[in-house]
Parts: sequence; C-alpha cells; structure tokens
Amino acid sequence: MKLSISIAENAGENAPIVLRGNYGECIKKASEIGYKAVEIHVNNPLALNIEEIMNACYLNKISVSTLGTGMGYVIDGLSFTDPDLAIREKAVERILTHINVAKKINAGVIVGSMRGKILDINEYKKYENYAIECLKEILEYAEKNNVEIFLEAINRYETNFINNVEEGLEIIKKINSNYLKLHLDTFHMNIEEPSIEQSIELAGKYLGHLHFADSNRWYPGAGHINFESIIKILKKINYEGFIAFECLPWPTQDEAAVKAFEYVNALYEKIY
Ligand code: LER
Ligand code: MN
Repeated sequence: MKLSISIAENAGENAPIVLRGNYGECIKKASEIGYKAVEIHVNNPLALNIEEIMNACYLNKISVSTLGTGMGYVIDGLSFTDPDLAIREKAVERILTHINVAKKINAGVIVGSMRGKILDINEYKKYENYAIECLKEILEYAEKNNVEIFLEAINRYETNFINNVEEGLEIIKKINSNYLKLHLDTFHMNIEEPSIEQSIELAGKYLGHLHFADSNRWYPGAGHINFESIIKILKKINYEGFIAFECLPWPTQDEAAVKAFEYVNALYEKIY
C-alpha cells in the first residue's frame, strides 16, 4: 500500500491539507513518519521550486504522488464550466502547466474543484459540454506527456457536478482516454455513495487515486468510516494507486499525520 500525505506551503485554516510550511521540511517529516509520497497542493505550479522538491524527495527516499489543483478554483475562480470562454481557457491553461510540472516530478494531476459547477440545472448539457471540451484538450496533452489525470467525485455541498462514482464513470467513458482515471475521496463517498465498498468495486479498474479522510474530515480513525472494509475491497480490486490523506490538520498537523499513518498502516498489515 502506497501512502501519501497532502502538503502545501500555504493553505486556508479549514482546508483539508495536513502538513503545511516549507516543502523540504514537509517532505522530510512525511518520510520520517513512513509515507512513500506527498501530494502537493499548489495554486500556481510555476511558483514551485522543482529542483528543491526533487532534491528533498531524493534525499528522503520519497516521491510526489499527485498535484492537487483545487486552489485554482478556490483562489482564482478558474473552472471548466464557467460561462466565460476566456476563464475556461485559463482553467485549461492552468492544468496544462500542472501537467508540465507533473511530468518533471513523475506525478499525476488531480482535477477536483476546477471542473466547476452546473450554474443552471436547466442547461445541464451546455455546462457538461463545456467541461467535456476542456477535459478533451487536457487529456490530449496528458497523453502526449504521459501524465495521468485523476477526476475526483466531490460531494453535493461543494458542487452539483460529478458527485459520485456513477457520474464520474459516465464522464470518464465519454472522454475515453486511458490517462483519465476516477479519483475517490472517502469523505465525499460517505455523503454520496449508498455503499462505499460497492462503489469502489464499481469503480474497479477505472480507480486511479484515493483520498482518505474520516467522516468528519479528520484523520482516519477519528470518525465513523469503516476503513478496514475499504482496505479489504481495495485488495479485492487489486488497487495499486496511491492513498493520499487529505484531512484537517487537527488537533495538530503532526498528530494528524502520525495518527493517519499508524491507523491505516495497522489495518493494512492486519488484512494483507
Ligand atoms: C479536493 O480533493 C477535495 O476533496 C475537496 O473537498 C477539497 O475542498
Ligand atoms: Mn479530496
């Protein structure tokens, strides 16, 4: 099992990013706890000092699993469903820049909040087509650069577009690229899926990336999600991707990072 942890140089107080601060220090801390990778959340990927990050990863024998792109929506308001073509183009451009960085550091790129929202439910198709156009352009570039894109199902309180496994698979099949995979997050699944386990099974070979957080967005073990049965299903479908912890940094970032790792790692050892 490949465990990863979300890190960011800066993140909002209530953002579900565990380790915050200097990238080198976050990477070192993650490695010391036992993580195999880090997930970097960044708004402008051009601001990353790639050499410094690669060097810290090399020294600490750790990799970058994924780039989280949601700040592009939260901070800059960029989305694939914006009625303004110029904003949609900027959103695509931002993800293409993430792909350039991801290629250099051998990571995948997450598309979560940046797919946007359906602004008028009576015009669902129009907004869906905007997103499909953007995703097609992104996937064409991702294929050329050999970078995987992970499309995340997000709960109804954050968006009304692609809330669950079924809706995620529907879009993925429309784009029809081996480089576009489904990304599931246990926090969102706990709200949207009738059965987390059955939905993971339904995702099957399309599942490319996972976020683990408990029902309250705290570290796994702090809420009521049954991670033991989730790990059993992941084993059953031969899931080989990363599991990245995307939790609130509570009660402290260090405690969340350690407790998440210890809890999930112990369950894994019990099952495998
Ligand atoms: C992004 O991965 C996500 O899960 C969102 O809920 C963060 O706001
Ligand atoms: Mn997530």
